[in-house]
Amino acid sequence: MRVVSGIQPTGDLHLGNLLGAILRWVRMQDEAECLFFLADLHALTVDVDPAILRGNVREMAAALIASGIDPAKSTLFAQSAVPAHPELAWILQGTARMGWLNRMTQWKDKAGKNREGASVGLFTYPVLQAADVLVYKATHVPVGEDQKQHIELARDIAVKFNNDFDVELFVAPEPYIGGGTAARVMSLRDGASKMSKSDPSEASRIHLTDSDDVIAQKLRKAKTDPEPLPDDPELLAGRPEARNLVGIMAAVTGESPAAVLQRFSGQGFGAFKPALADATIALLAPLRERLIELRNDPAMLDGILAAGAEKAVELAAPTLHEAYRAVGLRS
Ligand code: AQP
Repeated sequence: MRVVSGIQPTGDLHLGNLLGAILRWVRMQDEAECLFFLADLHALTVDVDPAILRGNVREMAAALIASGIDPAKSTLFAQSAVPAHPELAWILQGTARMGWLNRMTQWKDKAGKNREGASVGLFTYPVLQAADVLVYKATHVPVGEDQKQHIELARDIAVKFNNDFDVELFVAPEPYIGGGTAARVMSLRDGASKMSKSDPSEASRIHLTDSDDVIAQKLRKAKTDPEPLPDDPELLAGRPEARNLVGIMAAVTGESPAAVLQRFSGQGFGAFKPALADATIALLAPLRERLIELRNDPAMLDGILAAGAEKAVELAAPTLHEAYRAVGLRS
């Protein structure tokens, strides 16, 4: 079992990233060979400030280590330090179909009505994402629900490439979603949209860097409804904000949503929100303290990323070489 996954260094790590993906990465470190990367090439698909991006790569590496990614167990690196990713992505652009990419809901959501003005990279980045995992022959890709469609695309690309060139080179990876964490954490301001780094409202998400007071305040102001909590998760249907907060409580405490509702059935959000704030702070405060310590040692962080990149370059080389050979180049 080989696990590969990445996160864009486009802003501070938030609770959605943590509950949807990172805490599962942490658990998988003891079960599988794991490679985790900062998807800094993906970050170029939207407008970037070079100075901020450079700092963000290190900051996100620190946030991952603070969250429990152990460089002694996992290979941690920046995507841009391993040229095999974009090289393979270019080869796979010949395999991916326009129609496949046109169906990607993230493309539709992120480009919005301004498709003509969107970067080409925003359209093709799922192909780079396919290369990110196929180049290591990843068997499992732990991601949030929002990325499931992209992993399915990577599977389609792997199968078509193998068929087109009559090789058994690529392994079709499995998306790995759920498993006790919240597969889809929604915005605190709108239960219909996902918690996201790019949401202009800071109040919509909880950052790993938020102080205890800010966490409590954001949860206190989170959008809810006036109804008391029911005793059965099924009864949260049609109450997206309530369902989201119950889901967050379950993920941060490790309970099931049903167990959370057993504790709070009949109570309103006036009672639930402070308890949710306490549970969230209990999870995040120690991670935040570690992050603050790690920030003081940039040389150590750079050393970890350099060692990770060296290992990743080695692991990726044979697959890239085989891909070139399959298409008739570099024999
Ligand atoms: N709201 C979420 N709930 C559950 N999982 C989530 N993930 C992101 N948001 C949620 C998962 O976190 C991992 C890293 O995400 P990413 O930064 O690489 O990509 P993203 O999905 O684009 O994240 P954001 O925060 O929404 O950033 P922007 O605003 O830049 O698009 C992935 O496994 C993702 O599924």
